[in-house]
Amino acid sequence: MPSLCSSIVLFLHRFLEENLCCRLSNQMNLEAAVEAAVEFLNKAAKPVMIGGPKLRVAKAGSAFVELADACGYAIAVMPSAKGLVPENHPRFVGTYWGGVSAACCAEIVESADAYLFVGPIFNDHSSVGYSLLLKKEKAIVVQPNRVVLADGPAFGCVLMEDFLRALAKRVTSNTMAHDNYRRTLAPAGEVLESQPDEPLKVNVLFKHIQNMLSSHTAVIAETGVSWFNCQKLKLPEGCGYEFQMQYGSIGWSVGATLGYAQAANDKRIIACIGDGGFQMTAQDVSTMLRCEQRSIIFLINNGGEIHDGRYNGIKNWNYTALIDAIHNLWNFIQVQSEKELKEAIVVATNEKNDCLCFIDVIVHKDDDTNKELLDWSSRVCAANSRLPNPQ
Ligand SMILES: Cc1ncc(C[n+]2csc(CCOP(=O)(O)OP(=O)(O)O)c2C)c(N)n1
Ligand SMILES: *[C@@H]1O[C@H](CO)[C@@H](O)[C@H](O)[C@H]1NC(C)=O
Ligand SMILES: [Mg+2]
Repeated sequence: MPSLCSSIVLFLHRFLEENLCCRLSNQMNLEAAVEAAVEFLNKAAKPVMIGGPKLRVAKAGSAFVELADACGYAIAVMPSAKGLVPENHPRFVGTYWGGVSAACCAEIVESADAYLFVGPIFNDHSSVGYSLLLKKEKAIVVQPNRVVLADGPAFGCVLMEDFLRALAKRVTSNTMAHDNYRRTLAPAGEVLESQPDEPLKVNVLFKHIQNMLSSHTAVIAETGVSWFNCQKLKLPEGCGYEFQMQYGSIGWSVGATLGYAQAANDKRIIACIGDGGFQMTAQDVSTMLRCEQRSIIFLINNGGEIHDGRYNGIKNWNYTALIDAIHNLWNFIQVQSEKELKEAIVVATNEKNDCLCFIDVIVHKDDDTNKELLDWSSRVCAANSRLPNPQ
């Protein structure tokens, strides 16, 4: 069977190229890739550049910034790469995820005549149910070991970092896409002050979390309401950010908070965790206490799960009692209003309380939807519930 044979050969070739032979760039391929990319990009009227999650494995973050500085393009980040692209860059336009993007970001990316995707992973989640309005012929895709231009050619054995740095030296600066963005952008909606005793709203909570962020903090976002709200946080320089987009597996964040704090004890973690996700892996809190970690956990307690999904509603725990059972010396605060929330944040960030703080944030059961969550869910659901392709 020649076709099976040739696919095996192709697979092996790709595998070897990705895994073995590519510790150094092949200089000829590198030069050819840069030459082709320069030609492609320099003839575009309003090119843009988007950072993807493979920037991490390729260790190409600073090369990305070097190119971002040199090219003048509008700079966006894929949701799964949040934290890998500096959001304080003067031409940063926000998270690109199709219909649920930051204001004006999708319009700028999708209307560009050339887009440079650096390390993207396009799956059902990051592509919002395969609804991105992108055209292959307008794209350059840079992966850790290869560069693909539009429908071809592809250049193998080219390391992302080398490619980005070489391109930075050759590309012509073009700020057209960002100039358009500035003209189009409407002022962001302000969150109104709550009335005294008004139940706490999720967007009010995140307004206060925003103010806690600095280069000494890292955000960990659980799947659910937190995913969408954390995605809209504006990260100051050096602020860490982690979430699990590939599978969106709930419960991930509790263990991630434990691991991150152990590895990076120069940063205080601000973990935003839904009650459903927390109940899957709550026991990791015990190890956090044993290791004397000092994370701040916001439990977003809406007494259950995201809208329209009552299929797995949950039992509301007595979190005070849970915490008592594990340990009785750490800070546990329950808040139901903006005033109480503000007081809790003062306590949690007080130098004297440099220990684990658990803030049980009671929000209304139905205050769990926002525009992005609704829009994203319906698109991903439509794509994932389609009939299988006929064999
Ligand atoms: C392991 C796993 N099981 C099920 C799901 C489907 N799912 C996505 S969000 C969610 C509800 C999460 O509830 P909660 O943590 O309270 O989130 P929130 O109310 O903050 O949205 C579920 C069950 C999933 N993503 N991962
Ligand atoms: C929750 O547990 C605490 C501590 O054990 C207890 O004092 C409190 O009464 C409990 N709350 C409810 C609503 O049962
Ligand atoms: Mg919940």
